[in-house]
Amino acid sequence: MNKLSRRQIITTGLVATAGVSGLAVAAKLAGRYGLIPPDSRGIYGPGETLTYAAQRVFTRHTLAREFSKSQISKDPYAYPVDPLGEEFQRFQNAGFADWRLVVDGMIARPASFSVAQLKSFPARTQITMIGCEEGWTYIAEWTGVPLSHILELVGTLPQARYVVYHSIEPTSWDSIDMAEALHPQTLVTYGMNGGELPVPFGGPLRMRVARQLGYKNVKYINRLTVTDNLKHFGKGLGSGALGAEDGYAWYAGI
Ligand SMILES: Nc1nc2c(c(=O)[nH]1)N[C@H]1C(S)=C(S)[C@@H](COP(=O)(O)O)O[C@H]1N2
Ligand SMILES: [Mo]
Repeated sequence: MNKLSRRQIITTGLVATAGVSGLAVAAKLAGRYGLIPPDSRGIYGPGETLTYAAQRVFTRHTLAREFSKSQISKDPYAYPVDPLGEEFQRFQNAGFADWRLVVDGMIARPASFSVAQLKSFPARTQITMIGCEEGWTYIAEWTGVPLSHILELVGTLPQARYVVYHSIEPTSWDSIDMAEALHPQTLVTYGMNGGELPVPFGGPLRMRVARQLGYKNVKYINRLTVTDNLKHFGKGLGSGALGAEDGYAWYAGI
């Protein structure tokens, strides 16, 4: 079954299951907690809002499961990406010494961090599972800087609601809400299984959103933008070709 047909079935199923009472619950929860996903209007409909609101209410503070070293997958699968091009090749040839993570948007102190700088910040190492919506998963140990630390350094303004993360692949971008951005397991990663983060897995820098599906975990990130509104990014759906613009849910909690 191709991605589109399966996705349509899932979306239809959710809306059908939500039913009339589900819609009322979703509206009530979403209203009470201010939990409206950016794509709630028309695109996915109330099924999606229900899932997002319910998960946000019940799981805002929960941790993704962490595993022991013996459970690390021996042969993790790197999902192939499109050729990264000459610009990336130049960065790679220079050992990513010139790679930067630019941070802009609704922050007090715009910044640009090298990989070495990020490595000098307090690190978190966690063994978690990553899963693609196509059905496969693996467990690995990731090391990185909690995104919350970066946001603290740059001084997120109080009205900020989302963090958009861009990669060297222009169409591969995504965003998360502040609850996810400040979650202790959300990391800007540069290490995997005790070594550098290999290029096929997103090196030099990858957003690791441990509580959401694989496609939210964008590889080769080079810019973070803090915002209160996702409408002016791409088609205004909150993520690019890997996510909402290809029909996937913006919120992909697992
Ligand atoms: N830049 C970039 N990031 C990406 C992708 C991509 O094509 N380009 N694919 C996504 C998808 S759909 C999944 S499931 C995961 C796969 O992660 P893995 O390669 O570690 O298995 O990466 C995500 N991050
Ligand atoms: Mo995926």
